Amino acid sequence: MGELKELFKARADAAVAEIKDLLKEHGNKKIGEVTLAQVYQGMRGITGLVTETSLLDAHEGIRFRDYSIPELQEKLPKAKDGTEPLPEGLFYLMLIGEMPSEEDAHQITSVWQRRSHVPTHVFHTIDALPITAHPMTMFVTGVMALQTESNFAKSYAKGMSKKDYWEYVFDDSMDLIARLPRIAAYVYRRKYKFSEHIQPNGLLDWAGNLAHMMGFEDESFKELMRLYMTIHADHEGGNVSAHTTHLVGSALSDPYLSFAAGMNGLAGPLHGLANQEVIKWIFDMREELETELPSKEQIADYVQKTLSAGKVVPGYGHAVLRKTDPRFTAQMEFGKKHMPDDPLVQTVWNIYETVPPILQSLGKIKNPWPNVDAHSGALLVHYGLEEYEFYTVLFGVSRSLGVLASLCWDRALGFPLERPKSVTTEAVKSWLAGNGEIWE
Ligand code: HAX
Repeated sequence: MGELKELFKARADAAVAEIKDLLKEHGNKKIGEVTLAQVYQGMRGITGLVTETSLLDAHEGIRFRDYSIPELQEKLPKAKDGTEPLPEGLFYLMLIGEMPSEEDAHQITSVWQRRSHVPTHVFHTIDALPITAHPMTMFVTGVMALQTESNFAKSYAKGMSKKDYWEYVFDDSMDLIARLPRIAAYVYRRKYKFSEHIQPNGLLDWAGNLAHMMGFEDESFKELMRLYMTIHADHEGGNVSAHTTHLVGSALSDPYLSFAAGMNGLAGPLHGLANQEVIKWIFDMREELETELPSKEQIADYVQKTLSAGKVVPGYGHAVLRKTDPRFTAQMEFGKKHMPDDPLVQTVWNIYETVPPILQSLGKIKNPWPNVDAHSGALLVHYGLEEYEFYTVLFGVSRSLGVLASLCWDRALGFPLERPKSVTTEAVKSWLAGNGEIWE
């Protein structure tokens, strides 16, 4: 851990100096204009954040430190005999900004193994919730209970210098990431497997161990988990889970509090919960049509019915992307390799051929193409993970990698409390009437 921490500190110190010079020379340069419509409509397209770990191009999709998903699949270290990337390697890439060696990734595996102990009170706190509670509620409750372990919070209470914030945020982030698979698997086994829990396997990688503790020993499911944990990890800084973690962290709330806040945002159906909504929507369609493999015509009718009921088609559309999400494509490739004849997976592909022209014909939807959530559930169901309410927890475990690597950067770069300005409609009307910006 020492080495990674020192390397991160060296990279961060260099970035601090670079940003200082950059702001000295260009600090007054305008980076865009804000329209009234943007202020009222979800701040779309307003550049207002720095997130170093990844960047989203509307047409090409996500790049992690400039690497696309196919490039990550090719270049990141793999598990022994595996072909999918190890999420440990992606974490290294996001944190340090360089492609890790095999040894770098395996070192993170062993650090996370060593730091993965979850204190008993966390399990008791989860157990206090009714079994009917949503898995995301149990997961976030577990993370909140784990906050007792925050070294950042303890050191801040004792009195800590600003220049040391990053170090405690780094340590807490590593501890938290290391512990999340255990909490997630505990929630899964508690809710769906009669609380018959499975102990971690000290020889497995982070994602492989999550699969093992959930009770899935199939090697190709472990490979799916490695891919899943890699592609869901980060999507630049403005999405709800990343932005919330960053915002709450800017108040110097510790990584446990900040991450839990981000996870509450991920649990919304327009964000991470869309993965459960997709599979629920497909199951409902199959039940109503009484077929495992609905035709494209039947799918088109069902889509129209969904739209007429005033609902969204889950898994389609995006606030920034304007093409098929490369995370969807990566999962489609996995499906073609491992389960090309699965009727549910084929249905996802038939939906892909049917939905975009229908959404496009409505004329108001900016992106008719599938996002990451349109595919993930069908792959999980193939391996027997049919409890779709659990899917967002898997997303959450993965998302920790990006948002916590970013939180380390936030504190290392000394980013201040985030506090944008808001206005009232009265103030806007007064401004439009020529009375100046009365909020200035
Ligand atoms: N089905 C039906 N209508 C849709 C739609 C869809 N999939 N996507 C967008 N629209 C509608 C919007 O509701 C909006 O309608 P109104 O003007 O009547 O309010 C209109 O089209 C314009 O929306 P937009 O500008 O294209 O999209 P937004 O940036 O406002 O919203 C969303 C982006 C992702 C929230 C939206 O596309 C959506 O609700 N999709 C379905 C839910 C989903 O898949 N969410 C997951 C997104 C990816 C993610 O975060 N994963 O975690």
